[in-house]
Amino acid sequence: MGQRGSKQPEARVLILGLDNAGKSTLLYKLKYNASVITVPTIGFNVEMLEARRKNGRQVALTVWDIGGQRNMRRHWKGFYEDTAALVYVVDSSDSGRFDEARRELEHALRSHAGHLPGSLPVVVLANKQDVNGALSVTEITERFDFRALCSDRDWFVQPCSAATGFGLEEGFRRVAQMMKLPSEAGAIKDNIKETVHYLRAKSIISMGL
Ligand SMILES: Nc1nc2c(ncn2[C@@H]2O[C@H](COP(=O)(O)OP(=O)(O)OP(=O)(O)O)[C@@H](O)[C@H]2O)c(=O)[nH]1
Ligand SMILES: [Mg+2]
Repeated sequence: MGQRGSKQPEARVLILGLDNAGKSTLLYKLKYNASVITVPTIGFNVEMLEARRKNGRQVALTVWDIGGQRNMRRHWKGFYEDTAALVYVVDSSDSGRFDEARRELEHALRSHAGHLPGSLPVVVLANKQDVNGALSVTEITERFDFRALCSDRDWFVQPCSAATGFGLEEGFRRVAQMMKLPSEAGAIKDNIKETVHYLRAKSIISMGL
């Protein structure tokens, strides 16, 4: 690592989940502490966030929030490379879509084409806890059967609300603590360039960055 040895560690985090789960809302709540009115994401949003690891060191997270609409999901795999942790966002108030949400997570974790590494930690954000009737972490954990789904991975389910901000920082602190940092600092920035290049080539960037 030479000169880069003392640099703040960097890592790439991927946020996935069905459309309407609240991914973009929570990303902007974390970044700007603001309640942003979102539109469904066509393509992706990317922001830098900081989080603290157990040893007290700050880590710079490059956080990719990918659109979750059905026609966006086939592009998820284009973002898997060099990801240090997966954040999977679930709308806890929409139990009618839990089966679909579980299926898509399973597909991301298990699909043969460009699957996520078996050691990749998964933090599930059980979002929209502010909504009346939202299911608890215990109920969601049972319904999704994360024990079977995530098998040997490190996984954790964090209740949160992107509307109020409750649980978001805890969730990302957990992400920073569970991830294994890439050995090469600086690799992440190079990776942003490569991913943007890939997406341009596939013509799925239709919104300004
Ligand atoms: N009550 C409540 N509403 C939320 C919360 N998080 C998000 N929402 C609302 O849910 C809707 C969808 O939020 P988005 O952040 O756009 O969802 P998304 O996961 O980014 O959706 P795609 O970009 O289509 O994948 C918006 O109307 C948000 O205001 C929450 O914690 N509580
Ligand atoms: Mg979005």
